[in-house]
Amino acid sequence: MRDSTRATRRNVLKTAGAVGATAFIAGCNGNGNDEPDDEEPDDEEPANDEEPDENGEAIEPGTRIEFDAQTAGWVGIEPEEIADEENPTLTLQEGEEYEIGWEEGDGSQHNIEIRDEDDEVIDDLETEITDEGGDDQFLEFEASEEMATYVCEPHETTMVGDIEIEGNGEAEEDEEDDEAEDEMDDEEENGEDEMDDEEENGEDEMDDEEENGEDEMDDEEENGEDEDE
Ligand SMILES: [Cu+2]
Repeated sequence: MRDSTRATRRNVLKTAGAVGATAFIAGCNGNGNDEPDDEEPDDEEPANDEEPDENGEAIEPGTRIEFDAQTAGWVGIEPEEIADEENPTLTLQEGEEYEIGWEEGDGSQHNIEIRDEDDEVIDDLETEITDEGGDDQFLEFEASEEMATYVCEPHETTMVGDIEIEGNGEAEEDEEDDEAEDEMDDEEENGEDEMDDEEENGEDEMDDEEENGEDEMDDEEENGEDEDE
């Protein structure tokens, strides 16, 4: 009897420990919430709402992804996430359907194909090379992990962009590949931060000066006393 009670208690403790650890990890993954409160009940839901415009915002499943086929690079038209971006990284959700292609171009010969990391076309996902875009220049596909790039074959050095596949719980690993985009986001963020910092520094400097002023006077007084002794 006693033993079993003990065992149960131990299990409870173990479980509690595990929950604590999980909560801690979740905190780390959030937006720099490094407050070590393991069991804040209200940090469970909103964490994700805070970072809506991080890099690699996933394109909604079912979206028709449309480009302007320019020899210098694919120019995003739709959806909004890629509009006006050159060779934007497409973040897609594994197992979801998408359409990709081009309606208009610069009059040169283009096509579009989806390749894996070894530059091989995946599952015949390629269109005929032509100077006219349209429905024939769109591919319907299901996002799969092997997809690495979308490419125009005649201009594969300039018209090429990355595909990021968000799997189940693998989003974290993908972040490293998005560093280029991250840097752009960071710059924007830094811009704002710098303004904040300047304001803060301004105040700080004034505080410091006042403090120093007082300190100097204190020192002089003290020195005076010292000399007298
Ligand atoms: Cu091309």
